[in-house]
Order: sequence, then C-alpha cells, then structure tokens
Amino acid sequence: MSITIPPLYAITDDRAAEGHVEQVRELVGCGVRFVQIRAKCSSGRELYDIVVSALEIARESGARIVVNDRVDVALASGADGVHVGQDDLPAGAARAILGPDAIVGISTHSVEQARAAAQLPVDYVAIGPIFPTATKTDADPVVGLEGLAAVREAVARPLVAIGGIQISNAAAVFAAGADSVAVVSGLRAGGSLEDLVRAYNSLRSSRS
Ligand code: TZP
Ligand code: MG
Repeated sequence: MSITIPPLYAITDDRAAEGHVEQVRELVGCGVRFVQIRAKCSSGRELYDIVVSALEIARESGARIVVNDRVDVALASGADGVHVGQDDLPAGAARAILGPDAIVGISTHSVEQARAAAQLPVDYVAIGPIFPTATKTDADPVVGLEGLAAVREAVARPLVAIGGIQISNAAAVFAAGADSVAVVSGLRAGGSLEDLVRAYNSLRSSRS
C-alpha cells in the first residue's frame, strides 16, 4: 500500500470520439504512466474487454491501469487496481478482494470524507471537484484550492486532485498540496499531447 503516483493521472472519457482502448493507446504512447478507465456507459462485459486490451498496451511501457467503480472487473481482468467512489464497494472490501498488491484509490469531496478515507486501506485519496467541471454531471460542490489545502493538512496519504484541472491551473493545484492531478478534459484541449503530458509531469517537480 505504498505506491508512487506520477504527477499526471489520466482518465479516459466516454464522450471522446475514440474508444477507451484507443485513448489508452494514445495516452500511453505520449508518456502517460497512470490511467483510470472510466467507462460509465459500458456493460460489465464491454468494460472487461476494454481493460484486458488496455492492459496489453500498458504492459509494454509499464503504465498502470486502474478501473473506475468495478472491483469485479479489476480482479477478473488483472488490472493494477480500482478507483472507488463514496457509493461504490467500500475500500476495505475492495482491498480484501484485490489483495495487498493492488492499487485501491477512493474519491472524496470534503475534508471530513478525506480524513475518513485516509483511515482506510487505500493507496491514495482523491479530492474534488477542485474547480467546476462539465465532465461529471452529478459532481459535488467545488472544493477549491483552499479546500484542497485543508485536505492536504489533514491527510498524509498520496493526494490526487480532480475536477476542472487544466494545464493553466495545474501549478496552483500542486502548490496547494496535490501529489497528482487527475485530468479528463485537460488532456483534450488540442495541440501536442506529448508536450502536454510532459508539461503536467514537470509541474510537480518544479513546485515551490
Ligand atoms: N470526479 C470529480 S470531478 C470529475 C470526476 C470524475 C471529472 C473530472 O473531469 P475534468 O474534465 O478533468 O474536469
Ligand atoms: Mg464510482
């Protein structure tokens, strides 16, 4: 239960023109080393097939793949781990199912939730939305940079910030204490994906 998450944590997007496997291929090819497959519109069978194919791609470069929501699919596919929300299987149950070597991450939306999550057998705590986001239609209220800093004070676990993060505001997110930024739209703004990935990954090392 001690992993190093790279500064950039990419999440696949149901709305993208390319499917999830193609997104993983592109992301990994451009240097991303940690990807969450978030396929809210896929059936269990479809998600399983996506994750198996994504793992074949990721293994070539040592990138890690975690599955959003579905502990069963993570186990069956041999994924690196799972990311659970407040309404999914409890993190302790996910850990019991996946074992000590799997990555288990959890979404939180307040200081209280983050503090509680840090007591669970998780590898990282995610907090958000930091900024307004159109990606998650049922997103909780915005936490802001102040909320992120308060969570940083309260939580010693690796901290992943999510929600509305773009390359233009990511430096402020790292400065507020995030170890990693989880990004959906902020990787799809056009231009060179490789340059963008490099830019996100260089921000944490340059944080003051
Ligand atoms: N959880 C909190 S905000 C969010 C999720 C899955 C969406 C993040 O998407 P974007 O496009 O990076 O704002
Ligand atoms: Mg969930």
